[in-house]
Amino acid sequence: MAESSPPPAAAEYTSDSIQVLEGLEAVRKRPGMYVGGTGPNALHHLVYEVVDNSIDEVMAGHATRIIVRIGVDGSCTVSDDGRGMPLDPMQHENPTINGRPAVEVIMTELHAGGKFDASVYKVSGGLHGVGVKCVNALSEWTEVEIIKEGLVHSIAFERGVVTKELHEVGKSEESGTSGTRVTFKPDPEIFPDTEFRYETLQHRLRELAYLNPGVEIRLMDERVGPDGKPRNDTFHFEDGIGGYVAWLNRNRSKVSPVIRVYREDPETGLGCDIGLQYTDATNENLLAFGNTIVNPDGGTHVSGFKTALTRTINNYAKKTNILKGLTPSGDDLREGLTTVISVKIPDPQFNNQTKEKLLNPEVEGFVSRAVGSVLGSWLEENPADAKQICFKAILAAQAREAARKARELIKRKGALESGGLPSKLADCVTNDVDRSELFIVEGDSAGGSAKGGRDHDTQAILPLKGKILNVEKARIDKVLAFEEIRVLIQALQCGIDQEFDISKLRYGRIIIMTDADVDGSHIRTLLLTFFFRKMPELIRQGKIYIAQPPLYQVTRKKKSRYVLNDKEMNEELVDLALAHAVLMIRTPDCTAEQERISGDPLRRVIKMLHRVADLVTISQRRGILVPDLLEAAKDDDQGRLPLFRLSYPDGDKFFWDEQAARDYAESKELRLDDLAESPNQANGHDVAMLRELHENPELQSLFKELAEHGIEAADWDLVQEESVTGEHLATRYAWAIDSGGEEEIFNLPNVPEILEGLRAVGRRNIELKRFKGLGEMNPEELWETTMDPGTRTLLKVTVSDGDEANELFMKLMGEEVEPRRAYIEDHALEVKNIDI
Ligand code: 1YM
Repeated sequence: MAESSPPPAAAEYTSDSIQVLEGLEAVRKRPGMYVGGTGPNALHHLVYEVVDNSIDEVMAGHATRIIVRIGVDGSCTVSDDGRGMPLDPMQHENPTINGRPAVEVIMTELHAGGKFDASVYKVSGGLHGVGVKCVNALSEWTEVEIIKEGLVHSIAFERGVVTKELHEVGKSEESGTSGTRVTFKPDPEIFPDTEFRYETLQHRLRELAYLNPGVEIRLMDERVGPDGKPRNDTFHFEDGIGGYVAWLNRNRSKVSPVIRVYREDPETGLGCDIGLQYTDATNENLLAFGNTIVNPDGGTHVSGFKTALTRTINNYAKKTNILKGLTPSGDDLREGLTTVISVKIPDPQFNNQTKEKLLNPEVEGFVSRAVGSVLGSWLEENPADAKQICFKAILAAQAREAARKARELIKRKGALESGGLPSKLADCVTNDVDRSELFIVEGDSAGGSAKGGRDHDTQAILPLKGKILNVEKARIDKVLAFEEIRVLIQALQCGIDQEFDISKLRYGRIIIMTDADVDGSHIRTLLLTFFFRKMPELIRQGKIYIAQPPLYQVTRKKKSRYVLNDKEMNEELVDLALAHAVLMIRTPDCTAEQERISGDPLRRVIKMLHRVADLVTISQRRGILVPDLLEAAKDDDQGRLPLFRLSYPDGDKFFWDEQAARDYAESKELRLDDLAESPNQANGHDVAMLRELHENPELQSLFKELAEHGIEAADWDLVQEESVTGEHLATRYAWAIDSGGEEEIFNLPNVPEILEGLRAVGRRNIELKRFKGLGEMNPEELWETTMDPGTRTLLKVTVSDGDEANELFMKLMGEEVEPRRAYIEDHALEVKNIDI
């Protein structure tokens, strides 16, 4: 691509030049323009783009099932049972396209035009309408498999470029079917973090299944889950939006049934599907979608809904005189209301690339009329429910009035203190908001260190005493009565809730600095709950940060270094050890030295061992012993790993094709459950896992390379039997450590211990200090490690999915105990640094 020449004038653009300019290279150069960046949101959008293709195929009536699978190698596979992407050679006036298989063009040409232009055929909502081509361009590799008339065809790409032309690979296992399977591995050169989050995918796929009733979407995670088990979900809902509302309210007490508003206008092509239900919660929960794209900023569909709701209920109350002349506000009428609005528009207009707000003016009246007429009749037909809803609104109005009075009180109190600022705030000198930052610190002792260490000019310190109130559980008047919260509001000066005004905010950054222990993280969570509920705009605008005080101090030869977390500490230990240790490998009978590995080759071996150790651990947790598989691979003429396993009383037997396995099982009268590839069957994962390993050439080549270094697959399970032989040479592997001229031998019972042993070597000759809290650091240390803008690391708090965050805060900080208990149980194994 020509980079330096200026772009031609608009009139000179031909379709060819646009094509060259907007080739896949452009996507890699500016991922922001195409998938909205390179962060976690963009990463997960890759999956949604591919899923959208499948949804279109379901909506067109050709497919019923979509499977999304996250592989152990970090890849993602999306498959459907539709017609299969077209394969035929293209007939096209553009010679760069003409004659190439359709699938290749679909996967590579940004503007193939006509039927293949993403925007033309799409009904569902790809974020930027450029679809799978971008996924392909932004993936290290992509493979597309298409089944048509029982034959499997495959084409492969690397970073968007074809590496294996379209070719036939054989018969489909389930003959006679058709479908598409796209597997891609996000490119680490583009995405700093390429790890898919199960919960993020789970949330969006569930949402898609509700928005497209009848579709079955399965999610399978082959990686190891929080409880050591792989996870999977199947989403299939016949009742659409109504079911979604009921599901959102599953942990709340209901005040009304789900009310459903559905309307389609064949003339304009507009459609709306709305579900609403009252609960006894104090907040409002509203989700809005335009063509299945979530609109966090609402838009014309939301305003149409809100106007109609307020008008219709107030008209009803007036007519029946339930409220004796009182008129609750719209906010009062939506307290505790959960609403999902989904509209279909032929020509959607959004405010920006990320489609946060729907703009189509015709939608407002359409939604408003539909809600007005359906809700009006519903209130007439359900007078008892209608009465409940009206009374609830009056209670909300009274609580709002109490809160207003409480706020007035604060304002008056605030005015009594000097300059309206709390006395315990150690403010900074500058008035330049952008340069200034506020550290919220846990306790007076850390506050003292922070005050001593800070840059007075730009850094302000606010020490908070103990734990602040959990605002999730408290009504607003209680929140405002809580001293430490008042102090915080006064220090920030930007107000809360409806009175929030970001232009009054006194600091450019608000940094939460708590200890790296359980209390510290509780205080951090309470503060985040407060910001999320009372000043959400601060989070949206990226003003809230979390300080990262180091967890360790490593001292070696009188020189100290700070280390942030356990992962970094492990890397540090490996570096320290490798400076004076070499890996010694003995002959298979363990009697003599065979070779020594050191320097760069050793670093490479360590890296490989880490990777293999992960794969082996994951497999072993699922009862698959990788060394056994590799042993079995020796029986295959091409050295492939087996694909099926039959466990029977005498042991395991491996197979490379299904028929052979079935025949064998039948001859032995064994049950065939193990062969089922369904995620819902207990042993299905087994086969899925075998498939993953079978199709994972990386593992095999890693083992091959390790074997070249003398590290054998069979030794992964080798248990040292030192007590039997009594000899120190009973193991094949050892670290030989040079301790000042003399050599010391550190024997290793098995291969996995090579890594653990290395860390143990690293731990020698260093002094390791684990910080319990910020108070343990002196002002200089705190400045150097955590506060100095030149050297510190801060984590910015962002909400990638407001709705998911909302759920999570409710679950963890809310009234109901059961959902919290379940969440903590589910995630218990993820917690690593519990300070005991
Ligand atoms: C895992 C991703 O892409 N499925 C898929 C895609 C297409 C079709 C079927 C398809 C569509 C049509 C005709 C049609 C695509 N077709 C196109 C294009 N799953 C996945 N399944 N035949 C097959 O819309 O007329 C792009 S994608 F361009 F041909 F329309």
